This record gives sequence, C-alpha cells and structure tokens, in this order.
Amino acid sequence: LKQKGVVIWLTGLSGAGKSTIARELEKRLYDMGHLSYVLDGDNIRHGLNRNLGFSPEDRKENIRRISEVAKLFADAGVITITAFISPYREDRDNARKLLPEGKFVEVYVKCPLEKCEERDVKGLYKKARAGEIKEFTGISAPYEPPVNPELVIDTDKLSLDESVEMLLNYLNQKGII
Ligand code: GGZ
Repeated sequence: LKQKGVVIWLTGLSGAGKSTIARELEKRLYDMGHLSYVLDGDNIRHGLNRNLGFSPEDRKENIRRISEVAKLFADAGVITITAFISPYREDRDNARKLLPEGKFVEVYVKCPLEKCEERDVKGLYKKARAGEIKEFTGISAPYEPPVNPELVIDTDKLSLDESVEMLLNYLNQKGII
C-alpha cells in the first residue's frame, strides 16, 4: 500500500479561489484513481464548527479543529485538501507541526484584495464595506500571507486548469501521486 496521506492546505482571502481549486483538484484526483477529500466551510463550518464565528478567538479555534481533523484524514491515507482563509500564520504553522515532514503542503492562493472585491461573488465585500459584516478579512480583519509556502498560486493570472496543474505537478514531483 502506497502511503499517500498528505494535507494540502489552501490559504487566502475570501473569493481568491480556494474552494474552486479544491473541488477541481478533488475531481482530477478522483479521475486518476486517487482518494481525496475536501474540508471547507460547507462541511466544517456548518457541522463540527457551527458554534464558531469570526472573532480572532473563533477563527483560531476553527483552524485548530480543522488541523486536527486534517491530520486524522492524512493518517488514514487520504489526500486531504483544506480550503479556509486561515488568516493567522501561527495557526497554519501549528497545523504543519501536527504532520510529519513533507506531509503538509501550504499553498498560498494569491489574489489581490481589489480583485476579490471586484469579483465579490457572494456580495460579502460590499456588505463588509457597508459595515453590515464586522471583522471581514482584508477589510476590517487581518490576513497574514504565508512566508515560505510550498506553492503560490496566482489566481489573478492563472486559469483554474493551470492552477490545478500546478498542484498536480507538485504532488507528482513529490511522489505522492
Ligand atoms: C471572512 C467571512 C466572514 C468574515 C463570513 N470574514 O467567501 P466565503 O464567505 O464563502 O468564504 C468566507 C468564509 C470564511 O470562513 P473560513 O472558515 O475560511 O475563515 S477562517 O479561516 O478565517 O476561520 C466568507 C464567509 O466565511 N465569511 N463572515 N467576517 N469571511
């Protein structure tokens, strides 16, 4: 049995493309015969973490629980893809510490705030600017970009296919797939 368990940790602003990339990567891996699983707001913030909001303390606890769950999935041999803003460097570093060397792949899904705001797929930036959503990342709450991520995906410049190709190439190079 080949041990493929790994955590692919996507971090970036709301609207940068984390979930879209995660879902497409999951699909591509499935087509190649690999088991992967996406942890994102839909299955975590609506379930396990439904009691958490967006204060700094709650985000920290959100990421702490997700880190532990991701570790368990990776231990079970699953290519685990997480798609959360995860704004704090320290919290991402703690997630990394839970995994063996090379089993945590930090991916900065990079997109300028202006671009995310321009897209505003869910209209959240508009609400944040209007003060209807407090502590919104990038507007009224911090985002700390990764210092040494394994990968940077510039979604401002790359297509979805190109973005996913970058991830597949990386996993291939590292002998994970
Ligand atoms: C940031 C918020 C907020 C605030 C609601 N700040 O684009 P989305 O909608 O689907 O993704 C965002 C999501 C962020 O949840 P995370 O669990 O990824 O955040 S963190 O890692 O910081 O815990 C956004 C929505 O929730 N959302 N309020 N105030 N994003």
